[in-house]
Formats: sequence, C-alpha cells, structure tokens
Amino acid sequence: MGFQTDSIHAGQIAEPVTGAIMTPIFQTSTYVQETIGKHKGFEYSRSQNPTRHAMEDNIAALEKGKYGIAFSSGLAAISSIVEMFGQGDHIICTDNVYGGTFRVFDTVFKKFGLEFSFVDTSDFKQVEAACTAKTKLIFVETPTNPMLTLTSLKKLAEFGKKQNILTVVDNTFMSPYFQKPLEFGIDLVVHSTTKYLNGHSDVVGGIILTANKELADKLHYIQNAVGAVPGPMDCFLVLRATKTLALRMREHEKNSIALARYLENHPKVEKIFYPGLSSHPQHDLAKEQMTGFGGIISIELGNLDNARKFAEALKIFALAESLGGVESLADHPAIMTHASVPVEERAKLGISDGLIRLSVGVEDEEDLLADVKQALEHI
Ligand code: P1T
Repeated sequence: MGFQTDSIHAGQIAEPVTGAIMTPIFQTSTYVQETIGKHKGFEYSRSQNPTRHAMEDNIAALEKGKYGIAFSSGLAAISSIVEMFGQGDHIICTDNVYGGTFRVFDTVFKKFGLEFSFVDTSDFKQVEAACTAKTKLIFVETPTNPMLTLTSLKKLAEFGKKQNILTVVDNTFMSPYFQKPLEFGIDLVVHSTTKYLNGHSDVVGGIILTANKELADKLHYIQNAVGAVPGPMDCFLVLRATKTLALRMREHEKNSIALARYLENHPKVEKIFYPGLSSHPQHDLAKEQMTGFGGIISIELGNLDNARKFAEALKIFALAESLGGVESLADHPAIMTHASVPVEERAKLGISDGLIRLSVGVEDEEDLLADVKQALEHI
C-alpha cells in the first residue's frame, strides 16, 4: 500500500461490537477473564492495550517494519533500547544528539557500567576508531538535533552488519514520510512521537520500530517489565495524527524551503543549516537517503544578544522547546534543549549562544516569512 493509505488504514479495523470506524480509546487498566487464565489476549494494560496496539501497528507499517513497541516518551523508548544491554557493554553514539539523549546516556546509564563513545558518526573513520570488542550498539541521529548533520544510512547498515553491531536511528526529525532507515538495513528505528508523528503538541510519547522478531520480543519484554507505557488516550491522539502525517510533512517542507532560501541571503544570518539547501555540505547525501528535507532550520545569529532580540521579537513563532507541531516554534539550544551538553562539547559541535533552531509549522508561508523578516530587523 502507499504511504497515505497505510497512514489512514494500517493497524485499524472497525471495532467489532459497534462497527465504530475509529479505534476506541480503551481507557481500562484491566480485562475480565472468563475463568482463571482464560482471556481474550488482554490481561492488564501495561502488557496489552488495543488502542496502543493499533497505533504500534500503524507506525510499524509507515516505517516499513513489522513490529512497533510504544513508550511514554521518546526518552523512555531510547532508554528501553539501552536496557537490552548491561555492564561492560559499549555503545557508540552520534556526538550531536538531542540533549536529553546525551544526558540519559551520560548520567544515568554510565552509572550501571555501560560505556559510551560520542563521535561524529557522519565520519566513519571516527566510528571505526571508537569500535571495541565490547561495542554492541551504534545509536545515530540523522539529521542531528540541532546542527542537521547527516550520517549515511547505507554505510551505517553495512558497517553494523559487517561488525555484528546493532544499529539504531533516531528518525524523529524526518518522520517515516521523508526517511525510512529500516529499508536501508538499519535494525531499529526510534521516534519521539511527541514531534511530527503526533504533530499537534498535545502528547509526549515514543516508539521503536523493527522488522526483526527477536529484537521486538526483547523490547516487548522490556516494555512490560519496566513499564514506561503510553496511556490509551495518548495512543488514540497519535493514531489520529498519523492520518495527516504526509499532508503536514509536505507543508512543513514547503514553508521550510521558502524560509531557508530567504534566510540564506539575509545579512544578519551568519550561517544556516538546512539539508534542503544546495549549500548544505551533505545536500547530495540528503537527496540520496531522504525523500524530503523536513521542517527544521538552524541559524547562527552571532551572539546571545542577537539571538535574544530575534527570539523576543518573533510574533508567530513561539519561543518553546520541542518541534514538529503544526505551529512554528523557535528554540535556543544552548540554554534550552541542549543545556545538559557540556559547554566545551557544545562549542565543538557549533551549538553556540547565537544559534536559534526553528521548527517551521504549517501556517501561511507569507506570514512566517514576514515574521522572521521583522524579527531580524530587531538585531
Ligand atoms: O521528549 P521526548 O518525547 O522524550 O523525546 C526525546 C527526543 C528524542 N529524540 C529527538 C531527536 C528529540 O528531538 C527528542 C526531544 N527533543 C526536544 C524536546 C527538542 O526540543 O529538541
């Protein structure tokens, strides 16, 4: 089936009792058993829930996987992947990941004896150099948050298979509409469903997708054993939202291209990071492995004072953490989303005090252009 057909139908059947076309919100913690141990496949909502299953199957279809395992946040999903490993295991991670991903690896999982190397995964020499006999997993964000650096999915999958190391891609920025890492041979895809998949800034959630039954079994075990599951209402909202994912992503991208072209030539913008611009150093790789360029643009405005003036002057873009919603947001990574990344590391990555990340929404293009234009005049 095509992407839009799957987004509307995959994982969903008319509800058998009433024929309701929309999957109901099964807001229940438990299920009545006919006699001891005889039930309809549903025992307790941490373990199974029909609304959650419909959402998991729906997103698994969109990512061209077979199994979806949902969590209460993107970070809960990411943590569950790491929970498959134990003391002494080594994980290689993209240096420029979401600040919360860095934080949970660096301050929580290190305490349990896991080891991490944060390297620029766009450079496979660095990945190779970081590899040890104990390396079990390579965790990659592509494009990265907020610098929009790409890692080759083809090379990553080949490398993982050759070295017998599991590969995982955080696909939050692209959504399955623009990038499908499993099709390149990546083992696991993870999402913060908080972002494009839900798209309306009213849910926090996460999900892992895979085509590998053995991995899915391990992750389902962790989902139930650790228990960071999403509630049925949140699953319903995400399931409702994926129906319009393709429509939204096309609008996010259209507005982003218009904005990126404008900002690229603006004298107050020192640097711009958007994979859709031919000036982006990895534009060719972006065209190779993505079917669109997404809705996130980062711009360098020189210093904190300029960034503050710009952010305060914006009228349509709201100054807020998060991204991927229908409304446009502006973020200051150094002080907001990536504050947990040490300052020297931020400097190395380019997360400067003058950097602003824009999550371009689906408002009217001309209004967004006018908003950034007037805000830049305040610098
Ligand atoms: O917020 P949560 O649903 O737990 O997802 C964490 C997460 C994982 N991966 C990526 C690429 C992310 O961007 C995030 C969350 N990011 C933000 C809140 C942000 O503003 O960048």
